Amino acid sequence: MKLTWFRKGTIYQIYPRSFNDSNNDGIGDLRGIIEKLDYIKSLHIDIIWLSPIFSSPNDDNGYDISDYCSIMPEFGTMEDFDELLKETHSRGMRLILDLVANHCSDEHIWFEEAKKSKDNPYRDYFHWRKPGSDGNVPNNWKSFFGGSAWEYDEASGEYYLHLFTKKQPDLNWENPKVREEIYNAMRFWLDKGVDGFRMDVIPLISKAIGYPDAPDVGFRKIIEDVYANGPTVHEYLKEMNEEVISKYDAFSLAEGVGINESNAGLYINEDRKELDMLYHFDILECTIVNGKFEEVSPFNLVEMKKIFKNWRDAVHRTGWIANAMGNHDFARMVSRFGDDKKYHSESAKMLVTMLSTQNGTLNIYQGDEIGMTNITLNEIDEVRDIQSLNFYEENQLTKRYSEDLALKMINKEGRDNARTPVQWNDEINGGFSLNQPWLKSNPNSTEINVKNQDEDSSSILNFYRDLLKIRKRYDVFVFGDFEEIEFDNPNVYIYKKKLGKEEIMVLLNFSSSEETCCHKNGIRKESKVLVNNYEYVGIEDDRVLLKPYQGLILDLK
Ligand code: TEU
Ligand code: CA
Repeated sequence: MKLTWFRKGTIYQIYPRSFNDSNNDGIGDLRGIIEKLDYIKSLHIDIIWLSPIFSSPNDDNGYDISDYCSIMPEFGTMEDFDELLKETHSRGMRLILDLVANHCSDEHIWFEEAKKSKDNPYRDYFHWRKPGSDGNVPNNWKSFFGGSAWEYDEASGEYYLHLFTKKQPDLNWENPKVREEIYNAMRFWLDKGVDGFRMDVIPLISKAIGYPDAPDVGFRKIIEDVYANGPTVHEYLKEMNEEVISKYDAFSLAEGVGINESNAGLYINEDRKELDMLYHFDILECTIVNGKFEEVSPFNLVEMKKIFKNWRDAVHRTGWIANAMGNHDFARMVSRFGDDKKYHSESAKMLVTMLSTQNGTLNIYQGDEIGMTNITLNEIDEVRDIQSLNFYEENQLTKRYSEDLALKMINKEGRDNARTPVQWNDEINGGFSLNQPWLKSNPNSTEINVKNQDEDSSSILNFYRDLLKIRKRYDVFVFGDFEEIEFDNPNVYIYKKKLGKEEIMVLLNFSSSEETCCHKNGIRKESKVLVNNYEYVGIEDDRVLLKPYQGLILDLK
């Protein structure tokens, strides 16, 4: 397996709405991104992934597309996009777009036509079903965002399927015309020079035959067993690769919802010629038992090590994954897995040290490079995320939790945490916009911001820069063979990695106490320290002492 540009590269995800607002209307935009390309380059980023930038009524912030080949007017024009692409390329970076092909917007012309009559040529672009035997919904499928996955259409007396909001009808991939429409949209962007796609919920495109009821198990299990991995998904992905992606110097990064390590190879093994890589949900959801806003389990380091190990065992040298601990759908990485107060800087640095030494492509989410944290929204009117709003509304009917608790849960787990405006400086709205942003800016922008950290050589930002630069010099970071040390230790994560002549050792303290570890194991007092988030080095001949949240990479050669 070759270390191609996309395997070795670091991906930086931009959520355009929250990135940088160039015209002060409170909404981030493409020109705002262009202004920051040098900044992104300064992080040693290779690939920029843009969350959806296409026309959309924004029920789900662009994940509901009403025209696949145009730019959302709030974000700018096609000329702005062309310039963004050109300027990205001229800095030696690549650009990938978000392909949301499982569903479109109910305001897409396809759906508007489909609704007109049962014999409309677009009718079969979607999934329509007659009411079930009780005159109600066709089956018990639930939407990812609460409520039934079926919405009734008065005019025709039928229901249509929407696995997300009712403004996101699922496309019927069984229909070859639908597939051709999507492939044509992909070609449109690839012909412009785009370098690939992140593929939204791609494992969901093929639906279970006959739409069988889901068993009475947790939502995650339902996704794996019923919604994802349908009977024809591999046929479609092969077709998509053969007819579109493989014709370009482009790659696909799949959102691996519903994929586990036992079936991942079917999607990403190189010889299958389907997808180039995926990011799975096992790390992202390791504290979420069944679904958001339900049971949560405390973070458990040994469980996390197991997840990394199982995935490595499953795909090492046959397929490829991307590693992420945060994105626009989850609370902030440092708030979830680190300590966003006392050890803010230390833990943010330690976490990226871990992530950048796992095999796979590294995914960074905007703002994590300065350790952006969760936000507290004080009332429901401040919440913007449709998933959180739907949960709140449903809870008002069921009264399962008090209103206070529901808001607390939103503050802990809700997607707005990751969507607050990027904090550029200590001025109004963190320098994102002079006008009230669409989602409130985190008041801690006075402390945590790019400008402060740019000037401070010991900042999280400069740590990211140094680390990502070093990572480019060592293939072992990305591709090495693993040897775990003290696997059952619940506080520290230690591993050696080897590739040809390169050998490194990674020592990470996930706790807020000092830890002594690594008794013997080939470490020498004079081992060369490549990366360290403290000035302190506690290597003795027979043990290592790690400060709270300390992270070290040693070069053993
Ligand atoms: O996310 C799919 C998905 O599975 C998420 O909804 C996830 O389960 C949830 O956010 C975690 O609680 C993708 C996009 O990343 C997301 O932003 C979209 O809302 C969704 O698809 C629909 O397009
Ligand atoms: Ca704007």
